[in-house]
Amino acid sequence: MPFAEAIRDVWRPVLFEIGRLWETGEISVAQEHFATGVVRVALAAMLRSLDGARDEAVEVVCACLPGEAHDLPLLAVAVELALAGWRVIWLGADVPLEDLCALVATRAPEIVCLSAVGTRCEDEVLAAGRTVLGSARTTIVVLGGPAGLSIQQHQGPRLWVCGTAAELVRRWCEHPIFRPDLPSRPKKLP
Ligand code: B12
Repeated sequence: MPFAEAIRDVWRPVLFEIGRLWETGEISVAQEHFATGVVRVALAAMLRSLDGARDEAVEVVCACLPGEAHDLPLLAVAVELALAGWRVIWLGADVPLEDLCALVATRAPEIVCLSAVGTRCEDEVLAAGRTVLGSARTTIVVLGGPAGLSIQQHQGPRLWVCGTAAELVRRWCEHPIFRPDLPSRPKKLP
């Protein structure tokens, strides 16, 4: 199956079902960990198989906010961004802001995707977004996930809120700094 279709028609419904069964106590934590592990391996394999190594690829760091255990929605986003040709630096669940800021300051990626899925207050999400924003001069910080969407009214030129990977790619392509004609910017992992 094409990856986008597999995410939409297989893995997303599977995740909803795992969450439902876990919430109603029909499966144990061990069974939930096993099942989400299967999904994680499948999505990670998709991500790994996509070649985002072109020098001119948009570099995007994907991280969940501190305390955020829902890493799989963002992993699905990461696969979709890789499908669009972006180079993904995957950090996963529960990333300390200090560490994330240090990475962003070093690499100055074009974009940082922050995921906030579980319940948390708007102020916390906004403060996290602004903290990461402060760590680089040009990087665009994108909040997503249900809690991420709560800061919609605080968006700015470098602080975006997007519901989906497709929306983010569209917005990036319409952004003035997106210049496919510019010479490539070689990058290496630190
Ligand atoms: C699977 C699941 C889990 C799994 C997580 C597995 C994992 N490692 O990811 C388990 C069972 C572990 C879990 C645990 C919990 N969960 Co849970 N979980 C879900 C469930 C059923 C599905 C989420 C999912 O994976 N969806 C599949 C993805 C692919 O689709 P999606 O959700 O639409 O994701 C898209 C968007 O969110 C967006 N997106 C996400 N991040 C970003 C970032 C960017 C930049 C962009 C552009 C887009 C984007 O793109 C994604 C892909 O298309 C939802 C219920 C629901 N209906 O959403 C609850 C849900 C998210 N969980 C919830 C809660 C409360 C919890 C717990 C706190 C429960 C508890 N009482 O302990 C815990 C602990 C979580 C924690 N510490 O953070 C709540 C959150 C409530 C809220 N936001 O207000 C929900 C909504 C359930 C509910 N109805 O209450 N959960």
